Amino acid sequence: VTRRAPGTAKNVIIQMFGWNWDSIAAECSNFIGAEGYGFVQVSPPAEHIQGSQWWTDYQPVSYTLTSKRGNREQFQNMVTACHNAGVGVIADTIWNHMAGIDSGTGVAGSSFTHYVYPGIYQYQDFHHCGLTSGDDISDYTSRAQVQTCELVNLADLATDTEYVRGRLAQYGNDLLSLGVDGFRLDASKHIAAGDIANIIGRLSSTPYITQEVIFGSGEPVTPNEYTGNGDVQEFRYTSAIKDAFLNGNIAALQNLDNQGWVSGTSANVFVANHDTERGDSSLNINSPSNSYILGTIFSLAHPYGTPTILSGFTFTSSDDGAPNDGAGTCSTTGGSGGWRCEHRYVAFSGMVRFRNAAGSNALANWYSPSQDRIAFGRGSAAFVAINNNDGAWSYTFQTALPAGSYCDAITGKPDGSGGCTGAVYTVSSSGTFTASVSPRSAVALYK
Ligand code: LAG
Ligand code: CA
Repeated sequence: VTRRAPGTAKNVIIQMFGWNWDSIAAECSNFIGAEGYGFVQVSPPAEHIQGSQWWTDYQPVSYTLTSKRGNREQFQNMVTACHNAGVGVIADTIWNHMAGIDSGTGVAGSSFTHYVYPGIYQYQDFHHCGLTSGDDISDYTSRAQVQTCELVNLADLATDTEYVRGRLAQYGNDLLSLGVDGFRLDASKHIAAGDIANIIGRLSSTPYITQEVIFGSGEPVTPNEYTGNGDVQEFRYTSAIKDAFLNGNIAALQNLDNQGWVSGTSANVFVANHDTERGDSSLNINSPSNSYILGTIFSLAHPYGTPTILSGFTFTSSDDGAPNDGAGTCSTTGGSGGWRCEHRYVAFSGMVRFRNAAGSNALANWYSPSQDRIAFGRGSAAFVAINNNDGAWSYTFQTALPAGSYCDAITGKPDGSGGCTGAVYTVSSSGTFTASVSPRSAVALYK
């Protein structure tokens, strides 16, 4: 089955982490659509446990579409508003588990105990792996544990059974009926790839699918097993970006296909997601030397994978919930009120326009005089120079761009009357342009 992928045009996804439905609707209309982003990835929409932490959303208790982020009507309004702005909606979707706590009442009033969700699931609809104490996953070298024991005590759905498969597909189809364009399948590694294939085979349309399968060295469950279902989130990319930008060798990032990762056409990639920015497995906004910004510029410039940008919020404890009850707000080119709004950064939205212009053009005109400086084009449509060095990089770059005057996408955009809001560069009739790329910065041109 061919699942509809974001494709090469307009394919950048923003993970609107913690944003509620009303605020995403407004941001789609006010900014995201006009700037050329392709999709928003929204928090899990199903009813979940109560609590102030952000991660309550990852403990579903029913498939009622009421969560901290809003109700069904607000969800529907968001999908409509985003679609009207030309933006697709990807729902973070939890098929692996229900809640991990012993009992409680969800945010829409549904009562539950650990293995009983009245009217939905009962004891026999869960795996009780019997392989470890407390049935928790402890050994990631055991496929049986990873897929049939419990991830941090979360009640593990028996996704190998007819009833559970049917019920999960029913939830998926409900989201599709509201116009959802794709699913980010949470904890996919903990669901057998064949179980996911079976469930998506029951869907009424062919949404974009991206699966969270965190690569672990020596583990039996691998990202490649899942490519038949759709995209896979390639965490080796996330680690490689961190390594390259912190340790100096960004020139090693030239060829990302054919090194054992999933192919670029199956990869969904990011510099950070909501989990990694709370750990140390990726760069994050506080990483030194502008590395998070440069890593993101790279990910939007390079053709490998379908990129997701995290739009997050500030926190002091890694458990902190979203500010202002999830009502996201931004300033013109950044955050406000605790929201970071990375998607509004001039360099990021500029690189989204760059990527849309680059389309399916292959990497071209690669030039790297040292491990910390790279420059490359995308056919004759775009060209970027990234300087991950503390000194300025002055050079005359050879591009395949047509002669002309170009707005630098890192510092601005076309001003609507023939000029630029940021820096301007002139490409000669032989395709060269001269720039002094500032320390730990970049220059990006597109036509
Ligand atoms: C994911 N992908 O596989 C999400 O990206 C990740 O954010 C989720 O963990 C995880 N899988 C389950 O969906 C998050 C938090 C956990 C949190 C969990 C459930 O990172 O810290 O666990 O969501 O809310 C919390 C407590 C645990 C407890 C568990 C169950 O931190 O100590 O055992 O709840 O009660
Ligand atoms: Ca499982």
